[in-house]
Amino acid sequence: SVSLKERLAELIPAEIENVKATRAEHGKKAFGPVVVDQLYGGMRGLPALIWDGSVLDAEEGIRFRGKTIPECQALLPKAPGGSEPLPEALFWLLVTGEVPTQEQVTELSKDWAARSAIPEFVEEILDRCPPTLHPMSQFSLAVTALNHDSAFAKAYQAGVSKKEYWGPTFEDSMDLIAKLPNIAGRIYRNVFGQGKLPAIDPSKDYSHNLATLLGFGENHGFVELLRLYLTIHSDHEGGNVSAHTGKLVGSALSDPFLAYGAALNGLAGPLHGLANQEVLIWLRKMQAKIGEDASDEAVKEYIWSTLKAGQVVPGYGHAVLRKTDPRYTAQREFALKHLPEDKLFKLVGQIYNLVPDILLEAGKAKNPWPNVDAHSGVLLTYYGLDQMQFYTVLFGVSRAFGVAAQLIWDRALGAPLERPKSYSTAAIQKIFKDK
Ligand code: FAM
Repeated sequence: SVSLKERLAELIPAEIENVKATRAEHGKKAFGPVVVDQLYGGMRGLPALIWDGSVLDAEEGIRFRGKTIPECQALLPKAPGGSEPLPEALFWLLVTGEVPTQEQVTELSKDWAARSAIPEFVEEILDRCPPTLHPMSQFSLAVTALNHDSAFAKAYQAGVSKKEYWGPTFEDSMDLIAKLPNIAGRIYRNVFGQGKLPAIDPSKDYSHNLATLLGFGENHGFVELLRLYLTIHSDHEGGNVSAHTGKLVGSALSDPFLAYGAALNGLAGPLHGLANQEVLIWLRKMQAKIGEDASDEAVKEYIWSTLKAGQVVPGYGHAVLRKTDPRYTAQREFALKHLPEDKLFKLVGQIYNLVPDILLEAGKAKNPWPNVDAHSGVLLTYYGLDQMQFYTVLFGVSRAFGVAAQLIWDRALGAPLERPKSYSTAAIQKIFKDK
């Protein structure tokens, strides 16, 4: 079928059986020891969630349904004349585990274009936001407000059976993704004053339309960048702040708009998605202080001054990864192909040669290597999207793909309310008093 929903309906019964069988066989087995430090330490490494869409290996980085980023770049359908994968294809892969055909992807592009309009009252909410309100706050406001027309919320009120939850969740998830370009485009135009928002073209792919709404539709390089960008930012297994927030809030049967609004608020934090904005601000401050063609010595000194001021080097380190993020590498390769002589790109490369040794010498960060955010802003800036306060909104458009895919599967598999146990320090002391 060219319909994602029909394909999904075929896959769900077998997966329900698969989970049942896995639980019957392994459900009562212990899954490694938990140490007290994990309770205090942000739950690093704690096995706590199930998500089939993507898995993160500390050394190798992300795989989407078992496929690395280079494999996705090779295998997923592309736009005519394009060489980057279409994020529509990545979404199909995340949801079904299957590489879609060109036809299936085109159908998704059309479906999303048809669902893309946002209610007038949401436009008004955005138009009334002061331009000083951070784009991510505006983004989360608008996504939350889409709950006004939630198919899931409506079905729940009408008494839909648990077995049917996934259907309206699927509809909401598709609507959510489809409406993000109009929301993001409106925020961009309102805040940065780039004229009136054009219309979505139903014959174009999702990234091309988003580029058009931002004012870059004629720029082939930028459109290609968006295709890559939206593909690689979509999902990073289940435990990161935005993915986990979406899942957690969804577990209360809050609809996908409420769940994703919450996820966006997590993505807006500087240790998570806001890091792409922080990297550009940091690079610009560095250039202002030490000039555009600074020596390694001057750059090193600047990096040390950041650490000595008690700040983090944005774009470096990771809670799970222990090597260079393949999302960084994919963007570096894009830059080598499209902007090899760009000064800011060269600075990013220079920093890559210096930061890891400094972080190792400083001795705290468990991972001295760059993550996705160390590179993305430089590419956007090159094409003229140099308003760094907007960068995390683009991350948020992409991350919706992963969160939406999870929400659909959670409702299909009947995932329960999340409710882990918390302890007091006094309780910890008591438990281990004589041990
Ligand atoms: N610069 C300076 N110090 C760093 C650092 C960095 N880039 N990365 C880690 N550290 C410090 C960290 O602050 C902690 O210090 P304290 O012991 O004083 O609290 C120590 O090293 C141990 O931290 P860790 O175990 O290596 O890292 P965590 O798992 O706690 O945190 C990050 C992971 C990502 C929050 C952290 O590496 C960081 O703050 N990086 C900079 C911000 C950033 O780039 N975030 C984006 C992450 C990303 F890929 C994404 O979500 N989009």
